Amino acid sequence: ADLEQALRQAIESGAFTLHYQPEIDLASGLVTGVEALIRWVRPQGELVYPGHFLPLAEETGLIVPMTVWSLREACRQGAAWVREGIPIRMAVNLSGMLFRYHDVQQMVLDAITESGLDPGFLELELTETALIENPEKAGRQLVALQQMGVSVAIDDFGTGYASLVYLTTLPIHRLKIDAVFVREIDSSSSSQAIIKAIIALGNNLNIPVIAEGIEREDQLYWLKAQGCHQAQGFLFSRPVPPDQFRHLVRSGA
Ligand code: G
Ligand code: G
Ligand code: MN
Ligand code: NA
Repeated sequence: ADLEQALRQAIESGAFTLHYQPEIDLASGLVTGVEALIRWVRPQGELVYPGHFLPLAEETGLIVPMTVWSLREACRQGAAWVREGIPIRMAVNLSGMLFRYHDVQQMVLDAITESGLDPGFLELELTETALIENPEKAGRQLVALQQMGVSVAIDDFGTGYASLVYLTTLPIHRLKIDAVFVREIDSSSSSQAIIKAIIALGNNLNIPVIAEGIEREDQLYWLKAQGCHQAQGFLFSRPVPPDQFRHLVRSGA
């Protein structure tokens, strides 16, 4: 209850910030996308990570105003970067439960309209679970969003329980291989097999595959050899504040 009250106040006073982690295209070596990750800024400036407040936000419905804020802020920042000559895709994480009761389509449309971001630069990250829980509702909204130019990535791919049918019925533009598989590349032949299968699936369906949670050169080397298209992880950069991200892209890191 204390945490809930504090979170409620944080939402009212806008005590959040987004950090940004680059997504690298492995053919060109360029940063072609960025994932926005929310942090709660406590009064002393200390940052609280989403693992500590997202579950509560979802239980209490505070996830709705929080998502309105993160969509707006990410679109505002994305539009600013496009104007500054950094034309990269902005990925925003969405909780699956939003699709249960809420008009995600309208939330996204509002953020785009207000910011002036070209919808082609916006990507929504959803988990497989989000799609299983509300297949019709989520499907309808995702199709409408695609028609506006917004793209959709499946986050944590390989860890949910979804059938793969949605990959052919829904507009899916990217598969993000979950970090658990990447972490085990050197120790688990089944993780290797799963990653290879996801890359083959992406190739056959014409959906680019991005590996997340890459921390070491040997993991990157192996993923490149398998033909993985894109990469993300601490090896390239941790999620960083916007000024640092701008600097990182400009300096070609
Ligand atoms: O860095 P990390 O601790 O940032 O993120 C942990 C989790 O929080 C990830 O699963 C990520 O998808 C989720 N997350 C980060 N930012 C947001 C956000 O703005 N909205 C939602 N719904 N989830 C987020
Ligand atoms: O669920 P989602 O994929 O959105 O979560 C992304 C989370 O992974 C964030 O908490 C982010 O900070 C974290 N992350 C990003 N890159 C790495 C990495 O290389 N290693 C680890 N351990 N975590 C990472
Ligand atoms: Mn994500
Ligand atoms: Na993920």
